[in-house]
Amino acid sequence: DGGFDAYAIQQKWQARWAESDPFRAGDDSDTRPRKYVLGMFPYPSGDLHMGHAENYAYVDVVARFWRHRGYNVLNPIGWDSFGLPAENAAIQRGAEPRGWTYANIEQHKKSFRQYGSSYDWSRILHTSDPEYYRWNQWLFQRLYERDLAYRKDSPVNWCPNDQTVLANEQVVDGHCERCGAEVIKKKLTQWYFKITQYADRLLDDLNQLEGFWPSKVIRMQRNWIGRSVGADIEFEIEGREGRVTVFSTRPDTLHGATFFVVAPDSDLAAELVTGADSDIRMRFQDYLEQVQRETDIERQSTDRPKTGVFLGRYAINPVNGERLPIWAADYVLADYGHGAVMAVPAHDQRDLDFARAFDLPVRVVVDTTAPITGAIPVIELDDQGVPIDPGADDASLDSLNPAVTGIALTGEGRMINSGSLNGLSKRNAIARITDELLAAGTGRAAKSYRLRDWLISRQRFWGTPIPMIHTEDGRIVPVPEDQLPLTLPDVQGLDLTPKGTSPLGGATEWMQTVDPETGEPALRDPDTMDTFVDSSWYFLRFFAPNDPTEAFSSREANKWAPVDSYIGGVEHAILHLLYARFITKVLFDMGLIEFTEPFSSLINQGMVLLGGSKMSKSKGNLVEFASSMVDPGADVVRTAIAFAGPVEDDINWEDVSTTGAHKFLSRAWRVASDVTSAPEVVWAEGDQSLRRVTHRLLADAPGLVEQTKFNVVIARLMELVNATRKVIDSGAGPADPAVREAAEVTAMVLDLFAPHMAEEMWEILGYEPFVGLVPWRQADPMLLVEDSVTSVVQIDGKVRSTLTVPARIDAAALEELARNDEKVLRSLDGKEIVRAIVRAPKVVSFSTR
Ligand code: ANZ
Repeated sequence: DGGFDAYAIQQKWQARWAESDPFRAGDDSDTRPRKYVLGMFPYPSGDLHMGHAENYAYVDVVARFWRHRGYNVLNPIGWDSFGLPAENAAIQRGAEPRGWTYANIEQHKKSFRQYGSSYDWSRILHTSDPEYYRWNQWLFQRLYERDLAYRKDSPVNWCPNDQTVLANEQVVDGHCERCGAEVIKKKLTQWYFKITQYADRLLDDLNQLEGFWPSKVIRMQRNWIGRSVGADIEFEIEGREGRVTVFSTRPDTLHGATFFVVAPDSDLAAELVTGADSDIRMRFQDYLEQVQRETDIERQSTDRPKTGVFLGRYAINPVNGERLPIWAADYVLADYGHGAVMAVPAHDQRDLDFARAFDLPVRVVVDTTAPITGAIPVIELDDQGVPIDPGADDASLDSLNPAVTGIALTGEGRMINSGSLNGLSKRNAIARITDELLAAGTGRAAKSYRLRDWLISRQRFWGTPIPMIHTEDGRIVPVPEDQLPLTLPDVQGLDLTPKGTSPLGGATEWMQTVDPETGEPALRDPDTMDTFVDSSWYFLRFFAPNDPTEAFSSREANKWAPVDSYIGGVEHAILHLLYARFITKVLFDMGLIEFTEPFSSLINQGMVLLGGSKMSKSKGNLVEFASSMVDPGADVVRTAIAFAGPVEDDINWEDVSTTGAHKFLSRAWRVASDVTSAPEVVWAEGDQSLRRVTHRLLADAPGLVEQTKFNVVIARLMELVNATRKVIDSGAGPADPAVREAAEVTAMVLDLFAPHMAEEMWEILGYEPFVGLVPWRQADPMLLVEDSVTSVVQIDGKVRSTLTVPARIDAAALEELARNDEKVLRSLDGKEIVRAIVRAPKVVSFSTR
């Protein structure tokens, strides 16, 4: 097919772009409205591959589109260049992280230039530059001041392979998000960010993203935050001072509690067994060791047999004084709610399984054979005014007895065996018992969240040093502002191999500092920050990535942000997106920005697969980015990927036709080369049907791009190129003004996908560069009218009017037009239409009798 040399065109236009820098965002003097388009920034852990090709192709489609639509577009690129992947890769190669990372970044930059991405190259950032991470340290200290950064000693997720702690969000199904190793628990003192303080806002503000973010991501964030609504209930424990609190979503079932369970790994369990007899203590110790080897997933799994140990102690039910035996069991987690539960086996499956395993009593307190649908309770009273227990001795309950069937009654019903709650629906019973507990001082309405605080310390080298000092007398104080950035020590002489403690601890000289208050010797914090701290605010740094005076300018942030289109993989659905939302809200509370959500709209592209699995170096199924820039070339790769299917679907690289894309681009190029008319021709004199195809594309493409239906836009471009070819090869031929018009529009729209080819066509057509900056042509409404037909309107069998309507009109629209037609209204003269028969598009027949 040949004809054009993809690589030569690519080189030519990249040189021109590098020279003129046409895609730099406009400054304050630019009066166009702004759009901030951002692709999730890459890790420089290795070379780019086709997954990146897909992501950054879509980013460029959106950025170029808004430029054509008359916006001042900010489309920057940076590198998430700290972190485990770079550090591990460097260790494997016997290299040091810095050199390895920056060499990769250089390779990436070259590749992105070759890809024709329309970045503002004046705004590069790398998170591993001291100029950047200095502001992570600033952020850390601001959070510390606001009591949002704190240290605590608690069981943490530990990756035995990477030898570092992980945040909850980095544990996927019990495994390390990075390396896949099974995560274990370890008790450590670590730094946390108090994201739980923002749980309600993080949840509630998802509502405003509805329709702008993929619903799957919104759902995943909701589940991750996991708000449960219920009550905290306080229990006394025999022989112990003070009360113990449990969280329950079903306080209405309090009368059905028959035992009490504490997490074996909770402080409470440890306290309760001291003083128990030695037999219990021994059994508890054995059990605790067993539980500590289990993952949270195993502990919560419903199909494992229930295990536990009786602690020989009793809790007292605050509503009826009953003694509830206290057990330690693994299905209760130490770090959810309060690490203890009131067990209601009749109405909770986990409790029922446990009760059946250990022969504990089961008491039904909700009669689920008497469902209540309305909100208003039906309370039957006896003649003393006492509520009648509606199901107390109902024989039908036997067949529903959970102790017999093994199935907990979790449905709606009416309260029984529950004193003052009897007869109430679940909802009313919850309200009533919560009031009663509050009045008695033994409970209150409460919420519980699945979300945990964000553990941000890491025992690795390649990250931001935590800007805190540990004094000899045990205080922890911030590194003084004028000593920031606290830069990483020289890697020479440091052992980076993961060994469970931070390599920085081995930088003896670096570790030594002084207490800023007393001048006494003190030590630095040897840990580094989770790199998700770096990415939680990077989108604000692009306004002035080299500014040494502040993290970002509030004024610039309020002008550009939030990001209008954020584009990246769904693997960040929780991690990065949740952290960025959190930090944005903190910065809002600090008065630094005027918005509370970082990304107004989110596009998640699917994955590029090879042989059915995700491309990765370790699987050896990588199609390399760099070599594909030479053959088949950037335009072909971009077009083939965008045409491969809907953005959000996975793409099989085997199904991506680069030859098809190459053929299509050749045809487009030949159309432009064949044009013989001058730029001044009068388009209106051109072939009408070709002009219709051109203008329909102009009218439809913006909506299609906004709905991310990029593949449809390419299909429509193909249709236009074919229609143009037909006119060239017949009738008026290449001189027809409609051919020139079509070729020009093809170049402008093709710029979204194949920008080098588009520039080349634009030049062939006799214009100055750059087509990438050409305003979108307006569609001519006259050319959008579809083929029309004449429709007849009859009233009581007589033709009263004729209408000119689109050939594809539907019955309802046609009837509507007929009813409002002036001639029809005149003929009706106030008479009512009693029947209408519509045969679109030809006939409408009204009867008035
Ligand atoms: C009594 C009860 C009766 C409960 C009933 C449920 C049904 P979600 O929805 O996940 O928030 N629970 C509380 N803390 C726990 C912990 N640390 N580990 C394991 N389970 C715990 O679940 C809240 C329910 O999970 C709470 O409500 C409690 O059991 C249990 F018919 O209390 B419920």
